[in-house]
Amino acid sequence: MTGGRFYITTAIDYANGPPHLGHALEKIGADAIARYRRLRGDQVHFVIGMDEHGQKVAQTAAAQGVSPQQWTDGIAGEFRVAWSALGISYDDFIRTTEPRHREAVEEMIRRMSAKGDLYRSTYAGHYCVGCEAYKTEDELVDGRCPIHPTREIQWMEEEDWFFRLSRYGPALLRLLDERPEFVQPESRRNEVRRMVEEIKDISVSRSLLAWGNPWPGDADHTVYVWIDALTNYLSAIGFPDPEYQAHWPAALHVIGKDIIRFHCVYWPAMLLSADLPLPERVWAHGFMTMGGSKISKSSGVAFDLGEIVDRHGTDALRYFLLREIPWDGDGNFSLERFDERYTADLANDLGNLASRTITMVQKYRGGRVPAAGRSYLDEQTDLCVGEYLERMDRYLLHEGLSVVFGLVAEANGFVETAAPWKLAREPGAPLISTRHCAR
Ligand code: ME8
Repeated sequence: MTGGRFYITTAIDYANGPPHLGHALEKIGADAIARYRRLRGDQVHFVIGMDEHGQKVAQTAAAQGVSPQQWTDGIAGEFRVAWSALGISYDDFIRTTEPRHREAVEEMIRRMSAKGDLYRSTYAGHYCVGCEAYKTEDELVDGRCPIHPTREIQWMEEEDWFFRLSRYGPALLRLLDERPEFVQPESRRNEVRRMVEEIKDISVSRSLLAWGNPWPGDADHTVYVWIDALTNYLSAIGFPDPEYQAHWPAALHVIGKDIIRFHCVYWPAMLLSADLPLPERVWAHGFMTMGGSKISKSSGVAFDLGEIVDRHGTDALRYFLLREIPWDGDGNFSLERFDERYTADLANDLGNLASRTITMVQKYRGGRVPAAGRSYLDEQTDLCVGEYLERMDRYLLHEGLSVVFGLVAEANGFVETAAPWKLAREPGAPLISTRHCAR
């Protein structure tokens, strides 16, 4: 469970606009896991990055009157500034416009082609530029994508390269049966199973879109942006150079629930086709909402990330998001709630504990921490640490933090009951606390 290699990735964000709080939640959660695994003794390799090809990015750059490359260079810079302001401890930042990435994509296509899994056919159907994905009639609500209701759905008809995805249906069903922990949290497994049961071949090239990695051996096509993007998990660790084996297979891909099909169906099928081992786990977190709507670039439900960081500082924002938004479900963000938790949890509970402890050490012990025997509080601490490890090993980050703050409450209660200021006058009095580690 500990002391091994731990390659952890997040989704690479579309370079069609600046980072928002939803992106921040994902990066902060993955960062908390990366930091936790490092403390557990693992050799962690933590990769994040940018998804820079595709129609959505090309359209945004055109609307801004700059080349896609100029545009993505600027946006990638903005994301990096945001991640450093949020203390994201990543080891590498991959961009899909880098030469190292292009090489990996070409090798994936070559391998899939050598398997006989790529063929030419005609695609005719709906396309959501927001998802960068083809949509069936029944995935649309009133002719619109439910995830990107402000975008028009496009009708597309083109001669493309197709991936024989359906060939991998049986292997994917076996994967779900034999390694159910592949899809986490558990509540998402049935959704993936249904997707696999309805599996069909997919178009994996675009003939009318120039902004993409060129299709190896067919200059008229570019690689479909999802095939391109998913390969980042390999290109970032040096694939196809054998050095990638130092990290692969990934221990954990952290992604949002909207892109589970790509990570739990397309990606394992691509890897099987390329004769590569599968990642150990995919964790699909939920959405952060504001006033009931998903925070996103296109919905307009967003605000300046820098301003939110400045409100109470980096650590406070990290604490708030990890505590407030369940890592295995959806959660709402509001400034009022942020202020409330900042005051109640951080300033009052944690802040008071720290300040009264330091004050007492100064006042009663001349500023030196005295040697102490084992107290009731040590027992509670052991209990909480056990619970904390159990929650964190299952990636239940919000529960892990709740256990920690249970201990903070316990410690405050202990100080009140034990009343050290009295003990300072009557050294023999017994220490009793009736509080319990909160769950
Ligand atoms: O999907 N709450 O990029 P993206 C929580 N480029 N998570 C959110 C969110 C919200 N309100 N909004 C977005 C892409 N996310 C692709 C990924 S990976 C090979 C390619 C999450 O910029 C979203 O679920 O639309 C995804 O995991 C990540 O942010 C990037 O979203």
